[in-house]
Amino acid sequence: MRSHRTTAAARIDRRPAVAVANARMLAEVAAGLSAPQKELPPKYFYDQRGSELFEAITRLPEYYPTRTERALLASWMPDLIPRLGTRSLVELGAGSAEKSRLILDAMRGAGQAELYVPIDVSATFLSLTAAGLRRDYPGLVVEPAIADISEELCLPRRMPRPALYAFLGGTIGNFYPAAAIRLLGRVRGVMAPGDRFLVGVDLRKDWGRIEAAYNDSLGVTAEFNRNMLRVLNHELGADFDPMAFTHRAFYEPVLHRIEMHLVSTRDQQVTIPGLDPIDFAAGETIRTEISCKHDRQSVAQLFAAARLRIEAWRTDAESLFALAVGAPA
Ligand code: AVJ
Repeated sequence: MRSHRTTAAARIDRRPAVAVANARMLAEVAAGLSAPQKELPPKYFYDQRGSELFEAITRLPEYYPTRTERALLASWMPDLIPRLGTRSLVELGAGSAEKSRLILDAMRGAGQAELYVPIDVSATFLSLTAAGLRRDYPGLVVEPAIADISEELCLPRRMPRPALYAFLGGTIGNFYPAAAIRLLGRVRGVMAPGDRFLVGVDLRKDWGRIEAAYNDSLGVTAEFNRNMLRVLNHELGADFDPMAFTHRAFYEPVLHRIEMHLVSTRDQQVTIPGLDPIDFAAGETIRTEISCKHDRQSVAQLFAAARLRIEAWRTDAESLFALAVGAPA
């Protein structure tokens, strides 16, 4: 198994790959902005700056999910991982992989930290992360994959089993239920009998607490939200004025989800090369993210639709956040 993919050939090959990615992005943006409720996929928050803004969000006093999940992992993994016998960790949407270290530490403690496959859309974050892990975990093979998990799961041809597929942070909440089930189905499709799926979900609770997490007093989430327009300007040559849009986040109780929107402050027209001009009325919004909140039953339903069952479930004392282990049903 090779641990480095950056051969000269691979580097030359990136140009057409980038062109294809941008064509796909343009198509998605065109579809989203021509819908009655304008909408853009949340994966476009995460360029270098967007990833840094998200890291800043995770340190805000109002944003409880990250620190709650980290505490759950720290207390549970040293017990769970040896019982599962995990030899490979595949992480969907790895980001900075800070929490993955809690799983890798448990694998190392059990003497079986063999392979780590972080999958993310952000190439820069991924290569920084991989370099740090290779330094800190000698003997661990790190095979990062730049991929959009909403479309594909690319895995190394040979993986030491059992493997653990981890989808942390509550990011599954960004997917509409049908898309979440498709994603779980893709994971289920590559699972061997002893493999397990570990997912972090933000739990349904007092709305005020949830809304505060997406409306922080420093305005970091507002900057994170507007960053998507900067990404479109940079990647597609669009001419959004980020300051002509304001941040709005609210809890939608029937569908159990946070919605984040960007609100146009005035009538305006935006140009994206290759598309018809896009009109915004004052007060019109772009939905940039949904973040679905769960309970044990809603997770069991998603799992069942993908032929998984909840094998184990842990929450914190306040029932803010949960970790669920899924096994093939
Ligand atoms: C990274 C998707 C888990 O939904 O809470 C944070 C992203 N958006 N603040 C979430 C986010 C606004 C976050 N996830």
